[in-house]
Amino acid sequence: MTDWLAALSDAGLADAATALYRAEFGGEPDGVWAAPGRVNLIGEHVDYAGGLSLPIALPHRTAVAVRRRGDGRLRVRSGLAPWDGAVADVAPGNPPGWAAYLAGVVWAMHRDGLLGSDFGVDVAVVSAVPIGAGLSSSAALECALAFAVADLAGLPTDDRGRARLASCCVAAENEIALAPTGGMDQAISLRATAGHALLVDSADDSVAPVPFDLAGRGMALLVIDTRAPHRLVDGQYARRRTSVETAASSLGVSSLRVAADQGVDVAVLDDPELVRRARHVVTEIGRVRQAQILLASGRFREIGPLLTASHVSLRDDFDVSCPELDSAVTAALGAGAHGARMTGGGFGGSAIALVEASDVDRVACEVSSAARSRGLVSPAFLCVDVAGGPATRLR
Ligand code: GAF
Repeated sequence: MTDWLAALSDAGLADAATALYRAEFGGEPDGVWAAPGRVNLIGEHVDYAGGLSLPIALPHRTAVAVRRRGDGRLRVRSGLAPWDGAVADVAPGNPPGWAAYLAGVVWAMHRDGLLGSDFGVDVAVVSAVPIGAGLSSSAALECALAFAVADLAGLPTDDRGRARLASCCVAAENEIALAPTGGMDQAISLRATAGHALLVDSADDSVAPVPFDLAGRGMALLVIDTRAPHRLVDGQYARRRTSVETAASSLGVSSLRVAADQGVDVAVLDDPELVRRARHVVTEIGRVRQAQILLASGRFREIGPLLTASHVSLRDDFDVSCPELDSAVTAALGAGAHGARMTGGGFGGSAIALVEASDVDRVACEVSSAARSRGLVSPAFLCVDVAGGPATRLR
């Protein structure tokens, strides 16, 4: 049987978060806000190289029911370990675990002078974004709370305001949760346009919506959560980032984005591993440009081969795939997907397959049976036919 992960409705999410808030804290929250997880269509492991990515927001979101406090304290609750503390206690590695993503956001907003020193919050979290699936559950958590706090504090929430919030979320992730990630996930979660992919340019922090009306074209994106655990704080992600920075400095450019734009030949690098890492980044940026042009002219099916080429590059040059992701991609392509690739940081997590809407169930079945026949854990699936919207207030 195929295991489908449903997105919750606005009312379902808001009711669940409010119920948890009442049970944990008593009384009523000031409101409920939500932010989406994401899948990246293409442009992987390029955001920290100043590159281009093309993510979409998932309809699956994380909701926070929040009440403002006036004593600079934080209390956070979900199904996971609770945490209580003061904003002044928040520091690298403290709190540990999931609470870092929430406490770190309020800490960063304080540090950036966006909040008065007495600003604190009680927060109850409910999420439809699977955790550890490479679908940006941590960014959804950060962005839902950042948006809630901005709303409660009367901060601007136009695109410029959202970009500022996104940078606080990245600071929380890098400096408190100690995950050295780039900014793509926070950009899409806070700055998405519903029904569109978002071209995220990490060189200047600009974003531009790109048409991605799958349902209107009889297509869908099948998201395959391989259930192979994915972690960005175990050192592998950081090593890739360091390689990319080393390659840029050895080539005498400020970033591999500059190398891509200037057509620098990365094969001149001495170390063959660095050549492969750098080749992935510069070729991936080129694939994003091609995908953007195809989508802008409505040629959606034609991005399929670019998705598959991205997977091959991530697998062979960047070494961030794993048997579960490779099995999902191979099986989806064998079942007739236009293209398929791992999505997100890799080392486990999720893959995507671009398919005809009428093929969704069949492709999912074939991906599941391929996993079974290789002795791998059975995947779960999400089906996306309309890209979701950005962080918003639900109630
Ligand atoms: C993770 C990171 F959080 C992103 O910043 C990005 O680097 C991605 O991996 C790979 O493209 O999601």
